[in-house]
Amino acid sequence: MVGIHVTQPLRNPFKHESLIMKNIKHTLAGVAALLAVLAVPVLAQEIKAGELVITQPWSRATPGGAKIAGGFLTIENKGAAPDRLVSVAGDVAGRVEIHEMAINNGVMTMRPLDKGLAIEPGKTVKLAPGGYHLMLMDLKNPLKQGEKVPLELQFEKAGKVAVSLDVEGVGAQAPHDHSGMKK
Ligand SMILES: [Cu+2]
Repeated sequence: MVGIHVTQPLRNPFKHESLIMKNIKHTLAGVAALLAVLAVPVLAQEIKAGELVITQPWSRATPGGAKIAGGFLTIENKGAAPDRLVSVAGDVAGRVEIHEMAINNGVMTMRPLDKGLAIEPGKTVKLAPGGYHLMLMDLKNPLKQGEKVPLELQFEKAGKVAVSLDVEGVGAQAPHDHSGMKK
């Protein structure tokens, strides 16, 4: 009698539990998806300077002892006239150069843009790994994941614009790579 009483009532609650767990998991997945969608506009920096809109400034953590780091961001020119990123400065680096990647005799190399980077009207210029980028030279201290690195951009028309690079992991190929949304 006791044995039956114990096993019978146990089965049903168990079934119930797995159903409830499924529902909870389903709800959590929904909440996570919703949060991921909501998180984008909250996390993404958008800096307006005159006709320019600068988004997602980021960098990568530097492996031990490295003295250089890349800086990446997106610049949109909403105006009718061209502008130009002429120089960049920041306390973290001895100097900051504006670089482009180019193929020379089949070898990918980078070179500084002496006249800066043109931002044509109506265009969006993306500085990203493998393309245009900022080069932080003579780093005074290593960049650590999760840090923010303040920089000052100097535009021909928009003037000085303060941004702060979000430092991602060493191998990051894109900002907010840790969110898992890129995979
Ligand atoms: Cu470079």
